[in-house]
Amino acid sequence: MLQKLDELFKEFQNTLNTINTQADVLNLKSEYLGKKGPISDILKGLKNATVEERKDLGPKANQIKNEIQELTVKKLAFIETEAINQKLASEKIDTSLLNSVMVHGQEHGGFHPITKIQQEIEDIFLSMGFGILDGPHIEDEFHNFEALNVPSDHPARDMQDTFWLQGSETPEGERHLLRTHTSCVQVHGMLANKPPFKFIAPGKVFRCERTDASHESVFHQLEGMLVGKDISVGNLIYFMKTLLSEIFKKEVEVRLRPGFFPFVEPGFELDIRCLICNGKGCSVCKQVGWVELLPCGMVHPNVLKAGNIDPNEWNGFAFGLGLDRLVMMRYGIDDIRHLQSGDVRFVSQFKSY
Ligand code: FA5
Repeated sequence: MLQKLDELFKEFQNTLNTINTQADVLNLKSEYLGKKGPISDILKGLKNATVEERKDLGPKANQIKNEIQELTVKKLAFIETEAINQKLASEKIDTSLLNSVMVHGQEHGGFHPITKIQQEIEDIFLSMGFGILDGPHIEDEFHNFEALNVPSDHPARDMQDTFWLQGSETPEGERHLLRTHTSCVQVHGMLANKPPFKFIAPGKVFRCERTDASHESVFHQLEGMLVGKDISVGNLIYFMKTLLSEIFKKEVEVRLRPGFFPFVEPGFELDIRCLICNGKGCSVCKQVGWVELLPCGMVHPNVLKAGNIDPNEWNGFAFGLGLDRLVMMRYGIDDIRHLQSGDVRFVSQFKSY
């Protein structure tokens, strides 16, 4: 019987070593120590044992019972600690990371001032119920020119020097280009929506032109279009002034003058008093004291027709804001070429704005 107890204990230990869940450990313990378990059986048989056998068997059975209990508690604790360690390892947060960045003097990045101003303007328009559209940088002649009332023989095509993509003609002979303005998104917007609607479309545009303090060949515009019923020039002008005061958060001096764009009639140039020189004259405003910023106008009926909209029923206005020049006015930047110079000393100045 004593030998049987030792064998049972060994068997228990071996099985305990192979199991890894607390439930299995508790089951094993009750299997060995339970009322119907092998150790209870042995203890129950004590009444038939001799006095000599009882002398050794009783204490031995109790000792093994205690050892099984102790091993069970230890194994349960081990399983619990393992689980906690595994969790800690998988959810580890490297708190030294931030410190090491600081220690080595590296700082956080920030948004480019054009991105910041674009996001700010998007928020203004979203609060006024406008949608935001995106359009492709590579366009066809239809979207960039024809649908905007600029047929191929129209002299207005020369107003925007175009990067044409060689070998991109369709079988019908239609050429492709890098969009020269965001106005092509007007066409996508009209074809995809039923009036009334209002949206803006910010993005990069490309022109094959010589750069100077206020001209880049890759720059950013923010197009806007509102189509509804009985929209007037008064609505347009009020809207443009409100927009500029929201952007500058102060009264800025603007002037409105007639402007020619084939896709609007009447069309206007909205200039802002140059904030670099306060109107005295500088290289940004070409010594005239005013900067062209926000051309706009009432959408031409031919443009509405190209967008499948009946001009007898609907009308509206459109505008094309020059984002780079807006950033220059806002922060007093005296040369547009700084904006895309990639110079960290320049862009890092805007992190805290
Ligand atoms: C246009 O591109 C028209 N599509 C805008 C428009 C839309 C008019 C809807 C009417 C209705 P323009 O070529 O003037 O217009 O450019 C618009 C603005 O983009 C300018 O006022 C100016 O702020 C900016 N801009 C134009 N050319 C450059 C350039 N080379 N570098 C930086 N900004 C420029």
